[in-house]
Formats: sequence, C-alpha cells, structure tokens
Amino acid sequence: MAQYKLHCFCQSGNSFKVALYLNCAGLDWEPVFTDFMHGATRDPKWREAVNAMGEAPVPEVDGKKLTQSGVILTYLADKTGKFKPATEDERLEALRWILFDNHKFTGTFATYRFMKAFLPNAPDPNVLAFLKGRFDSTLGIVERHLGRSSFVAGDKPTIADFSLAGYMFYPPEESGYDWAKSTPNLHAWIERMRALPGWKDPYDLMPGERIKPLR
Ligand SMILES: N[C@@H](CCC(=O)N[C@@H](CS)C(=O)NCC(=O)O)C(=O)O
Repeated sequence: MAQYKLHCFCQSGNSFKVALYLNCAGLDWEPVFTDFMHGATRDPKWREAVNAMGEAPVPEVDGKKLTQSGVILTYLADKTGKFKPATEDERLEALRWILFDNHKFTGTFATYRFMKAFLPNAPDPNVLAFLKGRFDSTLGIVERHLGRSSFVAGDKPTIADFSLAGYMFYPPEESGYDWAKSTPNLHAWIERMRALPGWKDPYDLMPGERIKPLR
C-alpha cells in the first residue's frame, strides 16, 4: 500500500496542486478516485467519511486526512523538506501567495473554467464576465510578479509554485486562455514548472474520465 493516498479527480486543479507535489517530491502515493462529476463530494456519506467541507483534494497520511491544498502543501513540505521555503521570510512570502492564489487566482479561474467548459447548463454570461474580469486583473498581478522572480517565492520552486500552478496545465480549449499568447512571464514560469523531474499532465496523473469541453 502506498504511503500517501490522495482523493482526487483529473479535472480538479486543486487536486493537481497536491498530486504534482507528491510526484515531483518523489513520494510514494496513489490516487483514490472522487467521482465529483456524479456528485460524490455532495454526498453526505462522502462528507462524513472524507471531508465535511465537501472538497477534493484530500490526502490520507499518517492515519489522518488533511484538507485545503495550502494546508496540505505546508504539511508535506514541513514533513519531507521538499519544496519547503528556506527562510522565515520565504515562508511568509510563500504563504502570502498561497492565500492570494486560493482567494483570487485559482479561486476565480477554477470557477470560470468549470462553468465555461463543464457546467451542464449554459452559464449566465454576466457571471462569466464577472469572473473573467476579476481573474484578468489577478492575472496581471501574477504576470508582473513572474517578470521579476523565477519562481513565486524566490529563485527556487516552493509549495507556493505548486499552489499557483494547479490550473495552468489544462488545455486552452477548456478556459479560452493560451498563456503563451496572453502572458509571456507566466508562460515561461509554467515551462520551468513543466521541466521539474516528476512533472506530468493532470489528465495523466489523476483518475477520471476526460470530458470534452461542452462550450
Ligand atoms: N480551497 C480548496 C478548494 C478545493 C476545491 O474547491 N475543490 C473542488 C474541486 S477542484 C471541489 O471539490 N469542489 C466541490 C464542490 O464545490 O462541490 C483547496 O485549496 O483545497
């Protein structure tokens, strides 16, 4: 049995943050499929047994379950030393970006992409426009930051990079964003992340059926 089990599914960039970390850190892990598309995370039994917050990712490690990717990445970095911020200043810098990512970068992009590509009924265009506007403004901040820094919290990859990278490797047809065209600094950083030993495409790393974008 693998040392780490990760409840996850292939469309979930939040899960990918942790799956990619586990792979790049060379840890012994295996995925446990969460059938999000058929309502698994909304099932009261799943919430009771896996995560009361109703969200993936959830790793099972050392006899406990952890939730919230930022907490999970912090725990894993502290436990293994892999991609751990090197100094107190770097730790705070990484935490700052992880919180910003959860609130505004992943927070808006994940919802926008899900509604655009996978929501069964066509989404309200006003809602999509709101999310896109909010994400574009956040994207500008990240693009400027990555023009000044090779990685999110300094010159080496840390857990903050895994957090922001969660949704960056999904194909342009899902979100309509092509990073190489829109944001060259972000694109260069994505390529630096892709070059890490252990990197894999989210659809190869995590289980579930790949779905063609609906629109
Ligand atoms: N802040 C959470 C977000 C997790 C999250 O939103 N996960 C999505 C999948 S990508 C989920 O399970 N959503 C279930 C739902 O909203 O019903 C984290 O970083 O772990």
